[in-house]
Amino acid sequence: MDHTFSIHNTGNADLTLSGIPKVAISGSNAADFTVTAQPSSPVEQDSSTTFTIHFVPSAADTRTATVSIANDSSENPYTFSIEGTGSVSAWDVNDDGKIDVLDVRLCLQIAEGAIPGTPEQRAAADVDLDGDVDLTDAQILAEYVIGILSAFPGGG
Ligand SMILES: [Ca+2]
Ligand SMILES: [Ca+2]
Repeated sequence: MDHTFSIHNTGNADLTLSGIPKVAISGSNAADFTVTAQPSSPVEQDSSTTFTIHFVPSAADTRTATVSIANDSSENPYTFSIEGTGSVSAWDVNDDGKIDVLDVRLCLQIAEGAIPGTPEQRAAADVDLDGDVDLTDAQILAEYVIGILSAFPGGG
């Protein structure tokens, strides 16, 4: 899932974004968030730039991180919190109330085009919420099932 943010310069001078990278992400679930498009700098007066953050939940709970933007204004760095949620039912591809190797197999079959899958199965199998069922989804699901990823707080 992608979310695009806008930085608008309402000041009376150019705004320079001085960080490397310009937008940095930190916090407990920082690895779930990636800046896929960095803003441009400097931002001229009364003009704006955008940046995009891609979210791939590695577990089905609330995932949080802090966005930090170093700059030459009075508020430096500018920071704000972001969060995203993965849901339990979203990972239960065959809808039997638990998440196990059968869901991994079904996800893989849909990803490889062996079966089309129902719209509900495809929605549940799109683990990283990017709108498509592919091998990345099957890998995330498999890593959860074999215990590499942390357990769902809500139970399976
Ligand atoms: Ca299941
Ligand atoms: Ca996907």
